[in-house]
Amino acid sequence: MSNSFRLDGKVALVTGASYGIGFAIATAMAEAGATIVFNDIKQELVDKGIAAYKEAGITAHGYVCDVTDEDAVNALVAKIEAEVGVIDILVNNAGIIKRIPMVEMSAKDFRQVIDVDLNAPFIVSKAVIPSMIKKGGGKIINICSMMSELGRETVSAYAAAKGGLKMLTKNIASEYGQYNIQCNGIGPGYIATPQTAPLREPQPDGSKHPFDQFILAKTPANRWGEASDLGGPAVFLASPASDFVNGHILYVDGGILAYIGKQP
Ligand code: NAP
Ligand code: GCO
Repeated sequence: MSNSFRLDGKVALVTGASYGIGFAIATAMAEAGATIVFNDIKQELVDKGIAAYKEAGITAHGYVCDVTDEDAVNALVAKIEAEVGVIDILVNNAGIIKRIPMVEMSAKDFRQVIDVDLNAPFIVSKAVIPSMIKKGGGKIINICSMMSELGRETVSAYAAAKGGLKMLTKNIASEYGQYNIQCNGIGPGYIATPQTAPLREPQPDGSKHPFDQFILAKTPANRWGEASDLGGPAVFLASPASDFVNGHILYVDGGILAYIGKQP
């Protein structure tokens, strides 16, 4: 059974993985035997990422690519196939958030979030699926969110994108399951990364940020998640152990979605 969770001989592309959740997922996949490929928008971040992977004992392949640029993504996939190998595992991790009250949000800002968080997973998945079919199968993991299920103030674009990403996940599973491609999602809860740093900044008087206190009261685990909490679930969904799991969103949230919240 333990071999079912191994990724030896597999090539994994994790988008936006110089740091944060993507870096943690890629590191876990490397420890399970996968060859790691990642991209970021800036060469400086790719270089920093390569150094960070090296420090973790991982020889990662890093490329500059904006995942919203379809031509650039197609060129990236061709370059990876030529230089590393066919992509067996795709993790659509790259993402942004803009926290703005909806009526104050410009259509441009709304479109930018949809572009990165929803259109890009479509573009990258579309680019890798043909070779997965030729190879006899593959794994696609879309990084969804609590906001694939719930809304909250100021995150309208992000919630719309992540809700759409949940359904894109189910649709890829439906359309390509016949080719032995499994497409699933991971829905992280509130994870301590640069993306959520503004929600955790201590107050001037040294007290916890109100949102920090709010999330702790809503989380049965009574803590923020760490990016490393996502490694095991990602390895499971990338491995043969999940070959009959398709179209599923695995929430890794410490129990938030199950819990009404601690009485104030
Ligand atoms: P993060 O720290 O902000 O990292 C996001 C990564 O995506 C960065 O490396 C960023 O590169 C890259 N990226 C952004 N736009 C890109 C583009 N157009 N092309 C290529 N790379 C791009 O975020 P995170 O917290 O690790 O989150 C990773 C994923 O998990 C996101 O999809 C996020 O929505 C999701 N998520 C996060 C949480 C959480 O609580 N942190 C919870 C649920 C879901 P640059 O630095 O160059 O912009
Ligand atoms: C926010 C947070 C969340 C997390 C994550 C929760 O502003 O509410 O950024 O959106 O990033 O998506 O699952």
